[in-house]
Amino acid sequence: MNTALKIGGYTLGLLAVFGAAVGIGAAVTPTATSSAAMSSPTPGNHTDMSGMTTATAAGSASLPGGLMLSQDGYAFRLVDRTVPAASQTPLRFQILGPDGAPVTGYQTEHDKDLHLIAVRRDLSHFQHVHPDLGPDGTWSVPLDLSAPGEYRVFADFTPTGHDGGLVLGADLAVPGIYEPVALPDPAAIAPVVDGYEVTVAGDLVPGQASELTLTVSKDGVPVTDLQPYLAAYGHLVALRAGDLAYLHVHPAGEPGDGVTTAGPGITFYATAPSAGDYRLFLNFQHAGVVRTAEFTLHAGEILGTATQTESQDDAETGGPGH
Ligand SMILES: [Cu+2]
Repeated sequence: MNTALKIGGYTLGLLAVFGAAVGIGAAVTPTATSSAAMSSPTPGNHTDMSGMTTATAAGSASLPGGLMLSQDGYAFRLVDRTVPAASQTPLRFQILGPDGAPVTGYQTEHDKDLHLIAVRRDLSHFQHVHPDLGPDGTWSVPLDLSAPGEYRVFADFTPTGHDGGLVLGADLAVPGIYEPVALPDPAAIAPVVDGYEVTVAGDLVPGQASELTLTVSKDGVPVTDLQPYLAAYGHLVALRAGDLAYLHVHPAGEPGDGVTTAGPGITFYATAPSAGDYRLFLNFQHAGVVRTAEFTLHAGEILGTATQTESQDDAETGGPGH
């Protein structure tokens, strides 16, 4: 009970910090907090692990991930925060634990000890890779950073002994001429290279876990022999446009459970923390190749004064304004 009260206080504090940008989140916070409490019944156990408060530990489950560089005493440290533009730029980083030392013990989630997501701030150039861990706790992986710009990198991992996963985010600068691209409009069909196409059924609903079914076809024929990738038939990452909040997404079922089919539909549950635009990235494997489908979804009402007529205005002025 005491823990729940602290969670609430912490959440309100954060809302105050972030201000109006997440004001609409106030309506959904109780839902998010109660579901977090159900999935993680003993968040208070972390109080003695570090100087961080119980509320901070609980916050990892009740707030969108990826917005913070440090959480629950764990910190995401890039060796270099500026790296040169190149198609094979090595990224090196450490996860520092509550004791300040690089973490070397991780729990495997979705077949890997750590998932690294990199995306340019305009939500283009998405990459989902799996770095190698050195004995000193330094992770390394090559990234394709041939397009200059401001990137956001996310480390998605579960330290050994930590109750639940963490998603920490860091900024990475790639100097050069940055030509941001506009967020593509919401669409139910995402084209993929090599004749593949992914269609999206379902809606993102602010504050609720929403069912999304992504259906894969190749040359117009439904694909029914998807291959397991990361212990699922698909891996979905969803990011909020504007601040790149990283959503929690859970696949429905897994290969070999006797229920889940190898396509053409892959079902996920995703919770959008607020109204707004989201960019979704689906990795799926077929014929031995992992491919990515990218698409935009809109959750709820547009923040601010948007109306039906304004979206028409957007269409009229949607091109480059300058
Ligand atoms: Cu991964």
